[in-house]
Amino acid sequence: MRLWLAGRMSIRHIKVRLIKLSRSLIIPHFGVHLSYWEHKGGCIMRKIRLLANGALFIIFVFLAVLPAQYLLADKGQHYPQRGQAVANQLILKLEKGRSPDEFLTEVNGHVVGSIPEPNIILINYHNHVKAQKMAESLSRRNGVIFAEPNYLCSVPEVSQNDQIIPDQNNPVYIAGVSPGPYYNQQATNSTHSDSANLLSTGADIIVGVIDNGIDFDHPLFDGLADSTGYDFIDNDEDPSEEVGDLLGHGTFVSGLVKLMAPDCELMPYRVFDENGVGNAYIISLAIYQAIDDSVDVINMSFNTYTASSSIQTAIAAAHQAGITMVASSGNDSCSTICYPASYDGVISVGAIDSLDYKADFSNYGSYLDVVAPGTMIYSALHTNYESDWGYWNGTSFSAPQVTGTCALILELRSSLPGDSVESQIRETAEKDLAWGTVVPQDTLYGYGYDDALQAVICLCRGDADNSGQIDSLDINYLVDYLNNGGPAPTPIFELGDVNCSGTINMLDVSYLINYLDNNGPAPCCQ
Ligand SMILES: [Ca+2]
Ligand SMILES: [Ca+2]
Ligand SMILES: [Ca+2]
Ligand SMILES: [Ca+2]
Repeated sequence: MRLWLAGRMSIRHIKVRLIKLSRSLIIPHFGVHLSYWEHKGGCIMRKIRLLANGALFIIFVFLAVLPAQYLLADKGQHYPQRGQAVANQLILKLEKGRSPDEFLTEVNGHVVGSIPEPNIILINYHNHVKAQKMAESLSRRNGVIFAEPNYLCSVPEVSQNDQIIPDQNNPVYIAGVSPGPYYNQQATNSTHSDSANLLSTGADIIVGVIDNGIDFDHPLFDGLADSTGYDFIDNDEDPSEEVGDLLGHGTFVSGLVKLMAPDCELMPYRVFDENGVGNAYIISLAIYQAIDDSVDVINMSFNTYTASSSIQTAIAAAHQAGITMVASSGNDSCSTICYPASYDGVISVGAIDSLDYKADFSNYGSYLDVVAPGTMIYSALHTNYESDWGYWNGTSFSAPQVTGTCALILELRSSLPGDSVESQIRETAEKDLAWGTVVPQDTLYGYGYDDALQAVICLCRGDADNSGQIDSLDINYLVDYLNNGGPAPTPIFELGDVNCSGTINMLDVSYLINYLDNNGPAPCCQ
């Protein structure tokens, strides 16, 4: 909502300026003090004024009727159009053992990159045929599984980076303490991440962040070595963000993963340049790299409306490898299918505003899994800004909250495959939002609101003594609590409510006995 308001505010400003400008032309025209030229019968001047006023009127009407999102989208000079691709480049996947040599000479091309395991190659060709046409022709060849243009891709905030609001009250990181608005915001309060962190902090979980890099100099990432991750734009081992129109995106996203899962290990992969533009080939490369690096979760705060077989193949390989993947739904307020959010094995995340309603800009549809706060989100800003902290809007910032929740789940159950983590996220999502109850699967809200606390409680319920496992000692602990005034279940009281009745009593004890001794049902989820 705020994003749209911000968009309309700027339109209003433009309108006010236009009105003032048109007055400066109109007033002398109709005013009593006629100019020298008008006294002289200056027809030319009058015509110019008439034309200028006409033009201004047309612009005025145009701005008044044009929906805000088009104006916002137009502001991003670097925002790729649908289907836009790198000129004279193709991505091909060949059958095992096939080589591209047979048609490279024919198209006057050469290989500029390859991903060996899936046998995907990137070629440059030198003729005047458009990439789409060339791809269609090559995909009919024997041995070619697919051929496609190397589509451009970008993060949705490319067109909205002017909406960053640096926090002037907390310009720098003071004495190792991050500012209050970072720890105390809708993202932490609604997902109850601080309580969830009593049970899990994401320790030993590697989170790959496919974005435009990270600011290693930000104090929040103090322990992160500069060579962590990879830079696929410059092809070097330093995925630091570079100064450009999209400065801060990857840093902001990474800050939110850390907010939810403070002890996870970040693995930044830089696939978007300083202006937020990347392509399908390097995104695929980064996904394969994440598989090689054995990351546990991948955050993808980007989306495209152009399906890419290359990205889809990489996502399928990561899915096959059991990696949990999370993607943002996009900021165009539309239900057009977007990728990678809608691919199998990806948890797609939309944004809600401060009142729990779908954020105006958030994309939606049947593929949506969950929602998380996405307006006035507070996180780490690149240190080039006047403050190390600030606010930003977008579904890009909803996704990393869910990614963090996945890291918490995986610390407790490291062998859970991505599909099970996705089910867990859906099952434990909060369905009761401020305005009413979500009936899953809702196209605007998915399965509800990401709830980190419920997600981890679900895995720990029954472990009343917080030992890390559920056994007969927990039965003794509960009996001692109920009969002898012993200590309550810790660190979260709900862990003792194994039948999810809302209270702890002897029924929970018998439920636990039945589970442990008679193979009865496991402690409930919520
Ligand atoms: Ca670099
Ligand atoms: Ca999904
Ligand atoms: Ca225990
Ligand atoms: Ca109970």
